[in-house]
Amino acid sequence: MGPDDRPRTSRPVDPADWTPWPEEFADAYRAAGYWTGETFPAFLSDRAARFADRTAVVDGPTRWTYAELARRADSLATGLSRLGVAEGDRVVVHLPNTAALLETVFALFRLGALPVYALPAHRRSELLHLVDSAQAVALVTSDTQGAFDCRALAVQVREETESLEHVVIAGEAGDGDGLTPLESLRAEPDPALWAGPAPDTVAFFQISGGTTGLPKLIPRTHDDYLYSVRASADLCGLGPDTVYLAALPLTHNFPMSSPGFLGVLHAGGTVVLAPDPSPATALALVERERVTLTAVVPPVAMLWLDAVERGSHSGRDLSSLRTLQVGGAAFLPEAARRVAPVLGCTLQQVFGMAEGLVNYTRHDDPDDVTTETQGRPISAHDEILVVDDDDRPVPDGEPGHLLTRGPYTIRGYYRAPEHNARSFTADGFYRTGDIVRRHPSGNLVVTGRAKDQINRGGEKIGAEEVENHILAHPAVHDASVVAVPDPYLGERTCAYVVVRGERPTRGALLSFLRERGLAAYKIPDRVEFVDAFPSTAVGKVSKRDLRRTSAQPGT
Ligand code: OOB
Repeated sequence: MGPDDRPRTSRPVDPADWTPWPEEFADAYRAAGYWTGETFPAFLSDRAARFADRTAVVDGPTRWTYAELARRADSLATGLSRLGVAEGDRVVVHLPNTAALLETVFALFRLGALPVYALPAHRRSELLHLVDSAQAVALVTSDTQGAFDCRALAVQVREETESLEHVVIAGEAGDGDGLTPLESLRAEPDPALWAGPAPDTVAFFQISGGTTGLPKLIPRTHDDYLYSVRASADLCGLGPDTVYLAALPLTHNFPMSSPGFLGVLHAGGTVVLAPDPSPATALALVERERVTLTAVVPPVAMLWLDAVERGSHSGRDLSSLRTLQVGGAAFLPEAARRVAPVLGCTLQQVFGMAEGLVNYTRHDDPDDVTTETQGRPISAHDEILVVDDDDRPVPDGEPGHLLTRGPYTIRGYYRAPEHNARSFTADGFYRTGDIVRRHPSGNLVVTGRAKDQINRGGEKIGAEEVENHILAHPAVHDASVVAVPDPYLGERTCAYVVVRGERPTRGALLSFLRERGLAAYKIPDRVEFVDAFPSTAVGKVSKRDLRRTSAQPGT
């Protein structure tokens, strides 16, 4: 079907589906100079003009200037439009860290189409959910990811969903199956096709870590997101001399905008793409490209620290590296204190969330503040409350639930009214599910979590999502998934399972989950068969008791 014969259902996302900011807040954010009216397509044109001949992206032997990136995005936009992708359409982007990812998202922005960001580790279960909940018309994926064939996955997803009309493959599309090679879409740019989205409309969707039910779609607007990008880039001191190593998956909020690849492109710097964050790959790129800034999760930081301390990379010149950002999960002070002496650079802790709020330690914070806190918000307009179970503020310095509201924190998930009623207060504060306390410096310290989620080295796992997959096994009567402390990942998952009838082997249960197409990081690290779950006074499963049991040594 071409663009002309399909009914155009595409328009800006209906405000009834995404809870825009109330007008008085939007006015205040504009008056403060945060929401400038800049949009993603304008961002690309502007930076391409200003930094035309500078290197925007390095992907292995591939190096594109800003002008080249824009030209490629414009060319791809034309091809995507001719394929049938139109303004307002949702397109699931499931790509590893490659230059193709950058040209794809900017091509979609050109057309006013909305990327829906999957993680490369996502599989059938997650992609089906993303396509269905966004009603996506297209999926852009790669040919393979290591030994895994993403084409076969894409064909399966297309067969099992209703809205998906196109599958675009970066790399070898193979014969048959009706997959469209990304390369075949290159066409002479046709500016008549360019969209001019309003800055206060939804530009793309991020995905939540998930607590109850399935992960939710997070609607982010041009205005709010680009404010967080520009402010992050300024706060982190980015400029044309910044060389950023993207070691985490680019579609995650941290390497995307904190300040991430968008912050670097905003400032005219260079984004170097790492296919994986291993010390061998990443440290070699730091040396080769004279990287000045990178962002990692705590387990990766510890791997780098160990590798450099052991001397396995002693020949490497890492002297260009000025800042190592660590975030996404708790980074223990003992590890944090090793960063400066071992890597010879400054540590910056980042505590953020795809829903909005991002906290940074600042370069001029004293060492103890940098190593012991998770920073403070970007904006003077980020409102922070630390409250007890009844939403009453706790005394300063005491731990409590973190609630927040501000110029780049969403007011609601996409099409999730019931979930929104639980996740937001009546006056629009987002319940982060994190337990924090205020440090005497004014920075926040994350001390725990109230949401039913496992943070496996920065990868978020909604307990209920995994429990539902386990419950689908015919021999399972009940399942409860909890976090187990782990010295390397911070947390791993343990699934407690009550069976009915014959007990499956652990291996059989895990294979069952894999066959359902669950991302590998969500497959439980441990399975314990039990007769019954401990219960709370009101008869609910006591996850607290399960966590306590699982954390005991020798269990
Ligand atoms: C980042 O975003 P998400 O959406 O994957 O996860 C958010 C959650 C937070 O609510 C918190 O529970 C946890 O991840 N978290 C941290 C943390 N940073 C995130 N917990 C302890 N210490 C930290 N430094 O993870 C994210 C988004 C933007 C920037 C950085 C991280």
